[in-house]
Amino acid sequence: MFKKVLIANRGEIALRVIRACKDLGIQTVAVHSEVDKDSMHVKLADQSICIGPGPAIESYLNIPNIISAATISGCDAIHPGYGFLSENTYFADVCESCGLKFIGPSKESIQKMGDKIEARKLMIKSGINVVPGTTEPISLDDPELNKIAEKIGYPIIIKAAMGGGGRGMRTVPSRESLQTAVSTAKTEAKAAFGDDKVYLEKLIEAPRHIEFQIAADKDGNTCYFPERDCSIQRRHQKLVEESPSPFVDSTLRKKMGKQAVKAAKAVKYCTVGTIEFLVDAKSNFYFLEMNTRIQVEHPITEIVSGVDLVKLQIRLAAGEELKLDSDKIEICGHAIECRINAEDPDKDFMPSPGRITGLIMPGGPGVRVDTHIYEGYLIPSFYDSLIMKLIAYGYNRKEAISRMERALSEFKVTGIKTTVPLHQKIQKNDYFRKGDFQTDFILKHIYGNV
Ligand code: MV4
Repeated sequence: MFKKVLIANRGEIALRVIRACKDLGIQTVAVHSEVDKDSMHVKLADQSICIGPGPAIESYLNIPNIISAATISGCDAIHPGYGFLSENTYFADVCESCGLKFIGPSKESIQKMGDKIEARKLMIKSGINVVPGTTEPISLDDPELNKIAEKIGYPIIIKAAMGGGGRGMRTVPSRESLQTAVSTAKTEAKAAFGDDKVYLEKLIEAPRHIEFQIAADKDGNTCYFPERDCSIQRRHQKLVEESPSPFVDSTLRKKMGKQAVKAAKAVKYCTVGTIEFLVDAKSNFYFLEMNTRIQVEHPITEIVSGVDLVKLQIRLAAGEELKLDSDKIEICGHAIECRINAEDPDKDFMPSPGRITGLIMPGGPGVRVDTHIYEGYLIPSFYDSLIMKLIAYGYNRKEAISRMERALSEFKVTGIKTTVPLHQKIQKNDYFRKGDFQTDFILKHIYGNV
């Protein structure tokens, strides 16, 4: 096992990783930017090192400074958390060549799943359902372009090969707008990802977004966990996640879980990761993409499965064998996560950084709070606006929702604006309560309804 781990991240996930290290008896080194010197992750780690100014590009994305910090402090591994350098193949490579274990997948796995066209090809080859569409980048000069699109069938969605998470997408209702849409999509992809490769997929209307946590060891032993339903999103930012999905029965779960394991094996995956699927109204499911990191929403899976995923991730990175069997992981109750952001719902969700002048934390039975905020803490404007993951769980979905409503009403914070009122609307919405929601839920039932 590792002796000392550097956490190349900040906020709640840095705390989550520090706590997993403590549970494993591993020493921790926090890195922080100048504006984060009073952050909770700095306080909780055994040691801390400043790696640069506020802007992430000069600190949390500063590879030479992070590697130097790890080397000077005598670390043997680096945990990247999520975001920042977590899916950066170059960083994973530099870590390994400096003798620091990157707690995550191999650079090859990251690379293969990072290019969505390559990932689609590999998934098809491995017998996994993908959305009908192209397996090569499309070209505007291709005389066959219209025919290709016609064969997939409208409506179509154009996606950037190097995109993901909803960035760089464009829907095309019919053939009249195909040429212009492809041309715009290419320009945008080039600007956003430095690569103008785009591909076509059939548009799945009002799908559910269902994902499977998987875990694998270096020998290829792989298991899947109960699914997470992440359909409730706003502008491709997840707002609420739950496990299990109210839509998925045990037959569908098993079919999808088995494909998720197959997908992981296809890239020789050997850590924790997530396979995302789109599911249509008839329960057809399609591979969407793979997230090669620990995700924000991992706690709901921890609660219903009883497995500490971050500890598992660290153990697998240290070369331990996976001793879990998908069929033996039981779903214990129901868990829901609300992502609470420092944003002003009355100002189109503009970030609302500032000092927290007063704070009352929710708690009690069936409530887990993953947060780095405290009274007096100054939320910097440089980073994302997630301030708390409020997780409620219970014997069943109904109990989890009641507890979420209790926790949301107990939580009081002054000095900043938060998305708590939005979450209260979601929890009391009848469609949400019935489990009747797809990815258009917020547009259809919350904004149409306020
Ligand atoms: C789609 C789709 C419909 N059809 N692909 C958005 C996030 C990115 N990972 C892929 N996304 C979508 N891809 C096809 N072929 C609809 C979405 C989508 C979506 C997916 C999951 C959750 C919320 C969403 C909101 C809008 C669109």
